[in-house]
Amino acid sequence: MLIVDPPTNQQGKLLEAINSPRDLRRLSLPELEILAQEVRETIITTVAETGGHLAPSLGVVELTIALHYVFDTPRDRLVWDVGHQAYTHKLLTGRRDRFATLRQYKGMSGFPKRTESEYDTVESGHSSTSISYSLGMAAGKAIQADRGKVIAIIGDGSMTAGMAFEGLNHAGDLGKDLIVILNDNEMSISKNVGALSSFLSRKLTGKTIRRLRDHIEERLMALSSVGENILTVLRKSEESIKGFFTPGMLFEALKFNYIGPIPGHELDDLIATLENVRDNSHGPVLIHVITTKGKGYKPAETHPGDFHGIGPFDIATGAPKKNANSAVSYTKVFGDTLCRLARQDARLVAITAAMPGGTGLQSFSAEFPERFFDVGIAEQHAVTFAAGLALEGMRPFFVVYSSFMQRALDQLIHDVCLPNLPVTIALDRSGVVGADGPTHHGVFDLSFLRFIPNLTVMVPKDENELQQMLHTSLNQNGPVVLRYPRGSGEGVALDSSFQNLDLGKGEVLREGNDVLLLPIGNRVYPAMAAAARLEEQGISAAVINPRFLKPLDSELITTWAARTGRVVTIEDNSILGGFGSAVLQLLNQQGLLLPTKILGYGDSFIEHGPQATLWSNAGIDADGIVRSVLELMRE
Ligand SMILES: Cc1ncc(C[n+]2csc(CCOP(=O)(O)OP(=O)(O)O)c2C)c(N)n1
Repeated sequence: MLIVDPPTNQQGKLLEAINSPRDLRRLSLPELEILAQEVRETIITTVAETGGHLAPSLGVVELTIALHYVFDTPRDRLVWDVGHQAYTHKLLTGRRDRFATLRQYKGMSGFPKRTESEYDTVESGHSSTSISYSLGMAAGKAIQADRGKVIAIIGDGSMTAGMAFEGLNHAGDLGKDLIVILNDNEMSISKNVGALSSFLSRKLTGKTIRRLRDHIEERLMALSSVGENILTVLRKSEESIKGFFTPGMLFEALKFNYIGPIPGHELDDLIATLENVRDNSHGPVLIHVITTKGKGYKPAETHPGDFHGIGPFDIATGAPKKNANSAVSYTKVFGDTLCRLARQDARLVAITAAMPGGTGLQSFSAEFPERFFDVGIAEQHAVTFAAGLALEGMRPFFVVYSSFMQRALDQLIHDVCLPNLPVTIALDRSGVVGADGPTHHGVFDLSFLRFIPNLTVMVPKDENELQQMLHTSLNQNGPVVLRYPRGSGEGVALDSSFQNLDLGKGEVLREGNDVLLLPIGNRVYPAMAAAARLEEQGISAAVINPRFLKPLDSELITTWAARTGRVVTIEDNSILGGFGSAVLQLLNQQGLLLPTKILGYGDSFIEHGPQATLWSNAGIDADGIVRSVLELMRE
């Protein structure tokens, strides 16, 4: 076992007696330290089986214990930003017995969830919401004269988002009692980026300091009253200048009382600081805590990015357990294709919002460092930044998970589509994503993209079509969204040369007389499998791959709908306003009032679980499609 500090012989005993934070508050400091070890062991051994956000959770074990020890939770509110670091919080708040079900279907969520526990104050998953949530709670409490405390815990990565600054700015103005804990490990998923990040870590280089000192010296010289003594002191003052420009300045300017930086793995320091703030502080306060991502498990400390979110792994080596499906992922095909295209077209630039690894842009960033931008967790900015690049003749590709794109809808509409700029948004992780659950499922994009003028929406059926669409998007003169799912492709061969797809043209994959199957994207192969099974039952199903949600191939769809007389649409998306809605609207406009079934997700959030289970539950796998067609035939 590569756990840094060896477990004690009391292993398991203390944690087993913690059923709520009340039990924790009875422990002595040495006992709390042992408890921290037990918590770490439990997290590591569990996540090795279930997968999950290991490194973020290991980084806040002591901080979480200290928070529940000092504050009167759940009356005092802890608001975890992103919520991916809340495993210790879950273990200490009555969920120890269910911990082994973490991220499993019908098991415990990987994120805070209000229906799971009264200690979970908000639903989280998307970053940088904690300060706004907490400020709202603090304002609500103030109006009702409730003296409970509100504590937002936010990472330095999440602090890069505009929304975090909006919250800080408002908090400084309102002056309500609010505690913000900045969990600074210098990491987002990858190394944190941005000017704020270097400011926080106070890595002012010797050069910067010397420049600053020269500048101040010049100014002082201009004042005749300044004596030579002051200048001599100043010349020796590299360290004091460094000390003067502390991270606190920024927060103090926003009217926060700044405390720190304090070491985030020393329980005594943490408890003393938090008690002091609890008892003596008024107005907004920011406590800057320095932590180590992955603390206590050597592979995670050494490679925090790889262990940010990880599948099941071998504890002894840290190596991922083998995945049975060896087909290459959509993300990998995307990343490789973008590099190929960038070699041919110097206008191509790529943008990520703090997810170079997850979006497959790592090779691109290494090969084309000047054409690669990591903007931090700033999806809105990324879209408008891309628009700016396009205005100067570049061909920007912003690569982002579907669910995180939700917050940049206005930028897409107003800053990209209205001026009709050639920006491509690559939406990875569209459709259900599995164990991360409702905060991360990308099941709304077809609905929120359909209504935007000027936008082309491409949805590949497999990884080969993905690369051809990527190539095609580069030749468009307006905005494009390319939507593809999480996980492995269909295992098809990739064409060695690129070809342009005809805009708005679908393809007939199978002819048939009894029913038209209209699957989109990753539902095409299950629909083909369903059609083959239906044939065995004497039902002749046609299958069309529309390729484009927008423009929709109206002619092809109406021709085949009229020919077969029945239609079933299938999408890995909400049925409200999605692809099926578009087809229904089209048929209605053409006066084709045919028996139709729209398959996809209904009007509720979808829980976490394996993708295959969620597809099956929604009836959008091959079995479900066969069932729906048989029903339609019977009707
Ligand atoms: C809006 C949004 N964009 C991207 C993500 C993906 N994401 C999850 S955690 C994370 C990094 C967060 O870094 P930090 O806040 O420093 O926490 P740490 O993991 O380092 O503890 C990112 C980019 C997200 N959850 N929400």
